[in-house]
Amino acid sequence: MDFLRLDIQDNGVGLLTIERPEALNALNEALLLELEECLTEISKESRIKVLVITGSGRAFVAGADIAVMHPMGEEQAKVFSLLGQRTFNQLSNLPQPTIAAINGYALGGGLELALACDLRVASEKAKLGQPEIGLGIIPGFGATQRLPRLIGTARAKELLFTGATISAQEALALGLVNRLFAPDELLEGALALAADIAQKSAVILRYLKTAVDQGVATSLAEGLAIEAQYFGVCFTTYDQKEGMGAFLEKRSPRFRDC
Ligand code: DAK
Repeated sequence: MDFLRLDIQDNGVGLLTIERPEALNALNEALLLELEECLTEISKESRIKVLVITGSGRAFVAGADIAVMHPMGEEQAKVFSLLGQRTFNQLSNLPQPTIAAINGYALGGGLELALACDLRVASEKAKLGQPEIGLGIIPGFGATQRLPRLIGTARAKELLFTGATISAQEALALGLVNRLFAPDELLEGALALAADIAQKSAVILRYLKTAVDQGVATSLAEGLAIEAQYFGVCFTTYDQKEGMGAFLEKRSPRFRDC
């Protein structure tokens, strides 16, 4: 892979690093195609129970590649847009829980990449924002939809209308990121959080993620029906019998890798 590095640890944690530091990891077509291919592999990779995504160098991802987009005509922009949307949906729909470890700039498409993850942790020095308004475009990789769902409509509109770059501390206060770490402790912290989650039942994590994601896209009543459905499905699994059995036998559960 030219722009990505995937390390798989023995504890079920995968670390995907975006490596185009000379352009602050800006997303061009080749990088997006590679990411699409890599995510397809990860979705089938049973050794990865939780995925952490980070950037190399001083940026997480500074956005879609402006130099590539600048000369585009309508048709090219549409193709680029569809590629990005497909890739980000694929990330969002991965069966495994995902954590963005935001090590620096997460701007435009970079913040949208983080928004497509389940959780976000950041360096205390990270900078986040959706600066598209200043470039004469609107975000195209999901921010107009995922950002208001995460932090509320008015707060999202403020970020989108102003294009402001905010600090990691402001992002934490907005609920845009879950936790902050000192810069040199970010990766360790993100990997520890991932390792903690990876100890849980992979199959039940998958049901949990699906129930939450399907539920927030619908009404409370329909969401509760989705919860009841997946609650029932849990009782068809080995891990439900093991988890409850372990409690009754006063021992730690030994969940299956699945
Ligand atoms: N694209 C291309 N190159 C970039 C880049 C980007 N987004 N961000 C940084 N670079 C490159 C710089 O050009 C520079 O390259 P050289 O000059 O060294 O060759 C190198 O990375 C280092 O950047 P700087 O020299 O600018 O570094 P500074 O520390 O001075 O500034 C910065 C860091 C992050 C504040 C600055 O680089 C910056 O403002 N970058 C642009 C951030 C930005 O505006 N991002 C949003 C991009 S727009 C859509 C789909 C997607 C999108 C829209 C629509 N459709 C589906 C419709 C997404 C749009 C975006 O993401």
